[in-house]
This record gives sequence, C-alpha cells and structure tokens, in this order.
Amino acid sequence: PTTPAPATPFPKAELHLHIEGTLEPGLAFALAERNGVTLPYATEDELRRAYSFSDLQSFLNLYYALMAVLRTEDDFADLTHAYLARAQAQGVRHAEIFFDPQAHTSRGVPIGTVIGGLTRALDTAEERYGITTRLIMCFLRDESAESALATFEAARPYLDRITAVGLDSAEVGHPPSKFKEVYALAREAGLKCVAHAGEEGPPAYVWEALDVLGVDRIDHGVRCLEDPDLVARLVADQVPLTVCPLSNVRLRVIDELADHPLPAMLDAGLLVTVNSDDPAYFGGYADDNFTAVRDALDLDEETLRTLARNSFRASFLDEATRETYL
Ligand code: ES4
Ligand code: ZN
Repeated sequence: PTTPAPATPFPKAELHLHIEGTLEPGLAFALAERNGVTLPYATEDELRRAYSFSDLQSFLNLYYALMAVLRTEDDFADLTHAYLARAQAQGVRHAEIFFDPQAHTSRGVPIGTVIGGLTRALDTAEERYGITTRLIMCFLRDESAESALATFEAARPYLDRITAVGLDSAEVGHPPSKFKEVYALAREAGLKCVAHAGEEGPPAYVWEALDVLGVDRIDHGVRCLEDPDLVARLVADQVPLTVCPLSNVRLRVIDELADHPLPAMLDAGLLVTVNSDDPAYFGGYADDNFTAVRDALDLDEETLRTLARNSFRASFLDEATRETYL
C-alpha cells in the first residue's frame, strides 16, 4: 500500500514522543475489550471530550488512567505498530521513543512484558516502516528516587535495548537533582541522558538537568528564555531542546500557537527541534506539528528544513548515519 505524502516532504526525526501518549481512543477501547477492562467512558467520543486540559497534571491524570488497558506484551507491540504506521505517514525516518516503566510495573505489569512488547514491534521498524528507532526509559519524577533506582536495577537485563534514560511526569516540586544517583548509574552503564525540564518548571530545573544530571538534551526547555545566562549556556554547548508546540498549547504552557517562542528560540541560536510529545492527546503527530507551526508562525520552507535537520543533529544516531540526513 502507498502512503500519502506528508505536507512537509522531508525526512524528520521524532525525539520527544511518549509511546503511551500515542494510545488513540479507538485502540484504547479495543484493548479494553480484549482485556476485560472497563473504561470510565462509554464511547470514543465521550473519551475525546475529556481531552480538554488545564495544565500538565490534568493531562497526566487521564494519561495514567487510560494505561489500564495496556496489560500484555501484545498490547505494547500493537501500540507501537500503530505509532510506527502513523509516524511513517508523517515523514518520520527516525524515532527516539520514551516509555514509562513505573506506570506499568505499579499496576502489576512486569517490566519485561513492557520492553518485550515494545522491542518486538521496534525490531520490525526499519524493514516494515523505514524508521530507525531508539528507546528511552523515563523515570516518573513524582515518584521517589528509590523507586527510580529500583526501576533502573529491574531494567539491567534489558539495557542493551535502551539508549538513554529520561525524566518525566509532574515537574514542579520535583527538581532534577532528586535523581542525581540514578543518572550517575545510567551514565556508568554507558547510557545517554535526557530530562524534561523548563516545561512548567523554572529555568533552575534546566540548570540542574545540565549540571547535576549531565544530560545530553533537554526535553521542552521553553522556559529557558526567562534566563539569559541559561540561553547563553545552551547556545554555547548546542544542547538540543526537544520542543513540542501542540503540547505546549494544549497544556497551557503557551496561550496560543501564534505566541509560541519557537522563532525566538531559533533566532537566539538554540538547537531546537519540533516534536509531538503525546500525539493522541494533543492533536497531532510529527508532520502535524510542523504544519501547525508553519501556519501559525508563518515559517518559511528553509526554517522548516532547518528544524528537520536539527532533529537529526540532535539525535542519538551514529555520526555517519546522522550525516546522511544533513
Ligand atoms: C508528558 Cl507533556 C509531558 N510532560 C511531562 N511528562 C509527560 N509524560 C507524558 N507526557
Ligand atoms: Zn514529554
């Protein structure tokens, strides 16, 4: 079958995507049925009407609740195949995919079931969808540092399948420094490090992610603009920022897309990329985010291509493969 061309006809890398955030209402109901799980919504439409968020926490409440339908290795594989098919249609050629093991182990789903299902689908990604992939294991920052350490130890048998660790969930009140120890272990094990910072949290959290956790990239980071010294640091080191425009609007980080600081970030010399975060909840996948910022911010073709090139520069692909996209 032929796939329709995306509106932005150039290869792009998706660097900020929570696989659990790709759970579309249709698949959620199908998996609920298959697993005998009752959702607190009667229909897909009723569920969709719940997608009106006031902040990050109001989204996270629904995001974690819907995960109840993900129980078996097949569920995680089906979820991942559904994402890869959509990503292919949107011109994604490389995807670095977050997952939240604690959101599943806390419900009694073993980490091996989660990673087994994800990797079974990802193992077919290059051949079936023309997409190279990496996995990023995230710690929930509103859980304890001890829980993150236990999760890292539980994941040790699977570290050959994991490229990086990340940090997500409710940001305010949970600074990166809380996770210094587990990040040190991850780095010792040869993993890359990223962290959500400066989405709802202050610039100080971005500093901590850089200087305490030693991250290679910052996820979101839009609030860095409040601190000129921080911007200077991010520019000097060309630390990538994985910005998620539609997410920022839906979670009220930004009032409207026309006000998004993406152009200011580019002008400042920051290495920014455009990503979809939780596309099933926020109204769009990779190409949808590109076309939305193009239209709302009047970005020209060259700027869009710069953003797409940035996504490969900022990726964890090996140097030689990255060069083929630049
Ligand atoms: C997330 Cl938008 C966002 N921020 C923080 N944590 C998350 N987990 C899933 N989506
Ligand atoms: Zn995110």
